[in-house]
Amino acid sequence: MDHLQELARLLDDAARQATAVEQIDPEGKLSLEQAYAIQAESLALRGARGERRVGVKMGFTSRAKMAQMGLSDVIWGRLTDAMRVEEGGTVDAARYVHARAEPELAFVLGRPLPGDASAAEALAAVEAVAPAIEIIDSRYRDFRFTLTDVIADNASSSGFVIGPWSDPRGDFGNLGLALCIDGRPVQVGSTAAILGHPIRSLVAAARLAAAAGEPLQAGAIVMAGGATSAEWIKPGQYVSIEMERLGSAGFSVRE
Ligand code: OOG
Ligand code: MG
Repeated sequence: MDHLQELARLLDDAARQATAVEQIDPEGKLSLEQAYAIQAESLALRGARGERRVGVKMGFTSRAKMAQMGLSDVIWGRLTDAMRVEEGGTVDAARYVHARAEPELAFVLGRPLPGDASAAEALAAVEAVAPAIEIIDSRYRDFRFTLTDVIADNASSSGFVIGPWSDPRGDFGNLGLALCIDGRPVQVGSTAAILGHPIRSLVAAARLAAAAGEPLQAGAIVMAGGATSAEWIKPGQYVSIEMERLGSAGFSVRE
């Protein structure tokens, strides 16, 4: 097994056992290509267990997230069916190392999107948009990582919840939103925080996925990235997003 595969297995084991590991690249010696190769290898391990790819997630697409984590490059990760949490469903805190939730916007594509798509082409390929929450769970101790660490760790992605789908032709570029815990807003923001307009995140997703040889297909889900900082989630809580016009989505964390 080569070194990158070993690191992929380390991160995959950490995710499965919900146990934190040390950073794999604290000094940032890996290249971005190597970090994404580790991510792809770890996803291949999930694939070998029967998990199916359903889309991609974008990371660090808002200043709030960049500031919270101290990194400023847009990154992406891969979503599988096993990561999806049913809207209104329940998750088990024991499944995570130290999970956080963040309010996002999700896209589902009605047709494939090439890597060089413009914003107008990306918009035309969107079948629907929805309020969504991403559950991030860095596998690294203390949720601390370098850019290459977090890329290798599938951009901390661990779960996602999607609310009702809406027609994308209504403007979704500046919708007010709140991340709520037990009905109380703990983070407030706007979809405009996502690269100025979330469609830019989709354009970037199309470019990055195509460059990796995995162009976005019809039916793909794209999580646009956190619009605010992420919040820790704890057993017994109900975590939800309320989005202007598009509605809400949420999940409970089992006691
Ligand atoms: C990395 C993932 C960032 C987002 O929406 O910006 C991300 C992390 O914060 O652990 O998912
Ligand atoms: Mg996110």
